[in-house]
Amino acid sequence: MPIPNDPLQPLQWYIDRSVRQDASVDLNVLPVWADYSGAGVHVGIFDELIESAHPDLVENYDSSLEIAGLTYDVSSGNGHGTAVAGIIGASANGDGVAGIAYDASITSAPVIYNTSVSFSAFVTAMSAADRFDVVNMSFGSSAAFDGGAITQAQWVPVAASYEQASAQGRNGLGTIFVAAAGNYRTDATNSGLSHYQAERHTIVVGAVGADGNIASYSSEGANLLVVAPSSSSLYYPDVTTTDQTGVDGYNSGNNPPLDPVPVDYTIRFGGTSAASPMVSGVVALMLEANAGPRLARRPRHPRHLRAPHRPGHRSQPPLSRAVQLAGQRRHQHQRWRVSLLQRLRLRFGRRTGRGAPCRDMAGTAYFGQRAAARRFDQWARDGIDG
Ligand SMILES: [Ca+2]
Ligand SMILES: [Ca+2]
Repeated sequence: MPIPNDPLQPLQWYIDRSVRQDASVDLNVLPVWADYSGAGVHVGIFDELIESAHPDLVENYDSSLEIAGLTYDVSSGNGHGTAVAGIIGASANGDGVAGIAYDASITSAPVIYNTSVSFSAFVTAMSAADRFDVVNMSFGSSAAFDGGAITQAQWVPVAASYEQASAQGRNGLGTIFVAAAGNYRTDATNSGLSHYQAERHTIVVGAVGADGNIASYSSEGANLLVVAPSSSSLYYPDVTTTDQTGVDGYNSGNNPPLDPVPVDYTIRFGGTSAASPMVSGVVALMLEANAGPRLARRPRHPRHLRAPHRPGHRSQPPLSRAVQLAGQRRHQHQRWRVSLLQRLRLRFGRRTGRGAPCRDMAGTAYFGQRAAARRFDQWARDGIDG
């Protein structure tokens, strides 16, 4: 299929780093786009309400999967959901930007209203999560243990929804949950200390800047699986995506030097909120290429995605092994999938060191995942080559 050439793609360095001199990382999806675009994959975006009529989103927006009981109120957003949506699924229509999975269908599940997560809305959204192939969650808590706002008893039905979607979604292969790690690296919290990010069915995504270094804000935690491109700093967001149309959203048109693109777009999105949909978009491509893999359930992750190969250990690349474990045969599509995730993984591994992610198991144990905690402890003790 033809490679998209939407006019703002030269600003989407996360898709093709060659468009930007100081960028050393991208998602390496250009070779993939020759064959895959996310067609047939349904992505639920748990966020603010998406502006579904946006000219670059309307074509891919699937209102039939909207969730009864949520408030689809156009006045409740400030641009966050619309920006997330564009990274995943903006159309390759010769206008604006192209999403990573530019033929995937996207559906809004509004759980953030006026910048605050509504836990009751989240519970409702989760109860219907199994209708999506991929769910993106670019939100979390700024306080440890969610500031006490979510009790263990309240989480029980949510945990059941995760379990149900992971078992029943995608016709029994499992809905893939992807969540932002958080932007609280310098705060007295940790990504593993939030219910949303500690949930074991979730792929938790940290952020690296265009230079490949860990972003200054990206939260630490044992629960992190991968990192993906975003802004280096919260003060200089530089992810180009869709924006609420007209004066709404991040780009009101009042500051062309700061945001020199049409008002329906912005170059000023960032944080792990932008990194998470990068992975959701990639997952959508993966699922189109091969509908088989089970990607979720954290206890498998460290073994699959451990730090770079060490001399003297198995020569088999861990991602290849992961693919085998997922029950797939090696085939022509494996190479890009492996290289893409390895790129992300290696960044994470290099920057944090393999011992670091094992420090925070108290948080995971707190959420009743003692078995996972034991496995992490074992990996910490014995090495995850096992
Ligand atoms: Ca477009
Ligand atoms: Ca705007």
